[in-house]
Amino acid sequence: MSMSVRVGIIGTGVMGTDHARLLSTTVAGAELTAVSDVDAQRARAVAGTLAGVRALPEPLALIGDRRVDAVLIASSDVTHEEYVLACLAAGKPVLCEKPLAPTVPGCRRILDAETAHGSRLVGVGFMRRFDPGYLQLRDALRDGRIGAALVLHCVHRNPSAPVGLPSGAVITNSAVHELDLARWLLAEEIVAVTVHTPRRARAAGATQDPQLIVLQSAGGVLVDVEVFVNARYGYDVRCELVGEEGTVTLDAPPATALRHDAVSGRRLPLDWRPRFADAYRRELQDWVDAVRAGRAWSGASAWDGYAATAAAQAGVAALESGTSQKVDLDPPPDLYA
Ligand code: ISE
Repeated sequence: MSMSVRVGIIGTGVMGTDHARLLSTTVAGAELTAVSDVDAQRARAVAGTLAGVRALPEPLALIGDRRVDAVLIASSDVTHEEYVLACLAAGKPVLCEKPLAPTVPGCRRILDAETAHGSRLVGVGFMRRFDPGYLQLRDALRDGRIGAALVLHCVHRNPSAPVGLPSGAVITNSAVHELDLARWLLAEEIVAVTVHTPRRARAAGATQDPQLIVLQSAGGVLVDVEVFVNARYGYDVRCELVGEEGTVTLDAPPATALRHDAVSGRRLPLDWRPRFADAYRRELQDWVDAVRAGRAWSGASAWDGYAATAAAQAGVAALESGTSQKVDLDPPPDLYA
């Protein structure tokens, strides 16, 4: 595809609006031509700020629109399966915000449809795979500088979460990033999940928050994830990969150091968007470049989306049962081998 990729976005909430801005102003080779949202007024408001962008009333009409070559799905999680399947039926490349689908059967239906289509059209928006810090962490493991991986320590803290957030959503909505990262960094499947529950933070109300999630990889690496979505002080995502010969640590990006009132410190972001702004830009550029070249992108595939949802559902079962849960994946079809 030598011309620009004409993109349609379904969902003009926080993420959809951010992606619309990036595709319209920053991503080379992309042209945003349409948006759609169940809240038609919200779609019109976003379209009204961007030249040449139409607000289409029906998401399925956007997928079939002749001026849409590729689709970005940023609508509510429960709609992802229907819209991804519609993109596959239309033969259009699709980038779906995580999760691919909230349930394992839903992910399997997408895998079956993409396998039947015969080529990779589906990408899943695990944007940390494009973050320069996580890429350096993976390079340090791959080039042997720290030796074989033994343990991965992760911290994932949000300043606040919606009141009444289901305890399982702490895993499926937030810690799911670490579930995907563990597979991607280690190049191994997760085979078991355990969830430990410290006392709840008062700010968490009835939500079990924080949670300490322990993953076991197929090769015996242990990954501990402290996920705390009512941490109050800021958005703070860090990790340390411990190998046989050394460690590599990912901290918040080097921000300006603040010194005042005898205190020296860094200002933290208040949510994931500024923290991963570069990752989102690189993610969208990689996707558009791949669509233009008619090839699969380098980000998470539908198989990765299935594996992340399977691990997240095992985590919810572990949280609810208080016992370790195995993660049993189907063998990957040739399309994902
Ligand atoms: C949010 O939905 C995201 O996907 C962010 O990347 C994550 O850090 C945050 O915890 C989630 O709530």
